[in-house]
Amino acid sequence: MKNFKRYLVTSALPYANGPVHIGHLAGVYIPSDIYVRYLRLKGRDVVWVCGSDEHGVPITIKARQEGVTPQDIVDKYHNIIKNSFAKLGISFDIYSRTTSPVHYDTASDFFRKLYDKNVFEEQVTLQYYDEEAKQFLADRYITGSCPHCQNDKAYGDQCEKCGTTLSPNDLINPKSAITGSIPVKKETKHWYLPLNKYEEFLREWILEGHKEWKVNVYGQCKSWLDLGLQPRAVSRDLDWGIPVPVEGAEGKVLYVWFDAPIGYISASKELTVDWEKYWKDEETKLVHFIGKDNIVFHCIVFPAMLKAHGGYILPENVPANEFLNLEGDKISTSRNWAVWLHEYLEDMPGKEDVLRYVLCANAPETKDNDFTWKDFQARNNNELVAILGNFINRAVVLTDKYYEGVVPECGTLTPYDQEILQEIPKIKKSVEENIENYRFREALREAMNLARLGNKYLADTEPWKLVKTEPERVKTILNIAIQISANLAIVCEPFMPFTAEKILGLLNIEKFGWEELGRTDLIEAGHKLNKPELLFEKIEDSVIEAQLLKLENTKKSNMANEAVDIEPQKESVTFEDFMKMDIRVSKVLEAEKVPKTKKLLKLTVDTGIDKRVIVSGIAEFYSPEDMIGRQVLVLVNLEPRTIKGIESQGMILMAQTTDGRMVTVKPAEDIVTGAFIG
Ligand code: B3M
Ligand code: ZN
Repeated sequence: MKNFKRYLVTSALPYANGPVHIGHLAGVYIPSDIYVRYLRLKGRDVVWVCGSDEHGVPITIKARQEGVTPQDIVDKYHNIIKNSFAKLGISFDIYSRTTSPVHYDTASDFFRKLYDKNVFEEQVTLQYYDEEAKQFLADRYITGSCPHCQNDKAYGDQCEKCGTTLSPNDLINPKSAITGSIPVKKETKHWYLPLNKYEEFLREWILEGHKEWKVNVYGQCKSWLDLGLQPRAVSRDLDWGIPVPVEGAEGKVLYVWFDAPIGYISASKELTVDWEKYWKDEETKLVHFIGKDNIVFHCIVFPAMLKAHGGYILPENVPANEFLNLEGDKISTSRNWAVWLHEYLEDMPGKEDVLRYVLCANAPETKDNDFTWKDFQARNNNELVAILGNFINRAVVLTDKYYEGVVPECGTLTPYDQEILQEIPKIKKSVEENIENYRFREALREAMNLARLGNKYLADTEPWKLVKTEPERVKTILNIAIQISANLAIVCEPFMPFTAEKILGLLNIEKFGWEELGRTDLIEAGHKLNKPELLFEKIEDSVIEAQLLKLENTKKSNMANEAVDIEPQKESVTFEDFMKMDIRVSKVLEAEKVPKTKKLLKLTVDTGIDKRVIVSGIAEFYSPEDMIGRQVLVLVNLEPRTIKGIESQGMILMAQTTDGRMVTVKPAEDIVTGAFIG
């Protein structure tokens, strides 16, 4: 493995059209923070850049929806995102934004350089145009059916259902997302990056040169290359974005995925005058942290841009993670199905490291994974409280109790003591190997093994039983326990920086470097510890139930709002036809399941006219107990029918929800049984 002089780390620029959620954190930001914190602890020369991705159609659509300008949208969410990252300890060297002047200049110069080198192909093509909105329809501005999976809500750039990358002309029955009208085709000129010309270079650089990349990343690159690369438009007919800096480009802006990766370069320029050392010297190791939906842009498109421009290094690795789901369902900004970071920080003050820990332990490193609040509670209570917190607390409490917090002398080591202490450098090596290879889940597990080792040592030596009979032995045991605690303050830092800080506080010591990890003489005898304090607190069921209720309410409001596939209107009826219907407010007196059926309930109903039996197909949605006493509307003059041997005299009126459930309907207030509905 090549030894690099310095590191340049980037994390995907989050779109500033909404807050960040746990999927972003698990996929991109916690892994990259662990990696950079580790490199800093090792004293490596590392620069880590990120920032808000502030162009693109999703932002203009959100602005249109909220009746504000795109700048208002990005200003709002840039600040929410930046502040919430900082509170979670995501320690970028710079968090910039792509509406910054430095970025406009950098992206324009980059485009201009490729333009002057005649890299681009200029093409006039027929694109969809909304005559009502007087706007070309690119990306999310146009929807239609996906040609691959028939999803009728596919976008002009991607089908979210099957993940296929699309272009507007692929869509079946396209519609404008602005006015809903059927678009026409109109000529327009754009500049295309001829990816096909870089296919051989990319094939050599990735498929031959980076066989060590993660399987999911290497595999996606291979399938893109095997499919054959096509020229890709790098400009759009939009009024929000960086204007294309050449003659004859009025009303055209850089495609967001052309400008955004250049945002890494402009952020580096903002950060340091030495930015070229990081971007143009082969002794720099460039690592892009992203989610799997960004692989093609970071492994194919951006490297082709850098190659075409010349003078830039290429990424050494792109350790993309898969997706994190929430309670078994895909996280979705549009459906508000997410745990938003800024809301988590408000709901769970002081639990930043709990979230970092759980999202690292469950990270979707090789396959999609699922976040559940129950698991969050279990990992906090059974791992952070019971293993890490418990060990540190016992080491500090016992030293406080027996020696008033003064670290005792370490006497002669027994073979068992030596066996325990020899484990620490092994754990260090394993954590290092896993972090260096982007296996952060495994690295965290190894780091926690140090706390497990400490608990085992105290459980096996039982100093609390020896303190009267073998006081010198207890001094050695607790000295070793304190050395293990000091090692935990180092190894925890990349994963749980707030906890590492607290451990340093309890031990009353300054921060160590990574090189000190593994030493068993970190704290001298005679050193005074601070008073014991718990590192973590148990999370009670009520806290989890509150979060689950929040999600339940989201689900309900989604169902209520989801555009139902409305049945087309039935054929017209006359007023006289309608007046033949006799619908009465009624009350259910008795209810029972119809034997040997899944769907039928036999109900005895008071219609105000009489009491009668009605068989209704609602057993999947209502139990007999649910129905007894319920006010319902009944069509009383429906011809009687015999269902499963039971004569049913009427029909209970039901509404069908978006997810196919049947719901009874009733007047807005309780009114007399038998009242006529007309
Ligand atoms: N804004 C994030 C996304 O696709 C995208 C990353 C840009 S990194 C240059 O969700
Ligand atoms: Zn599809």
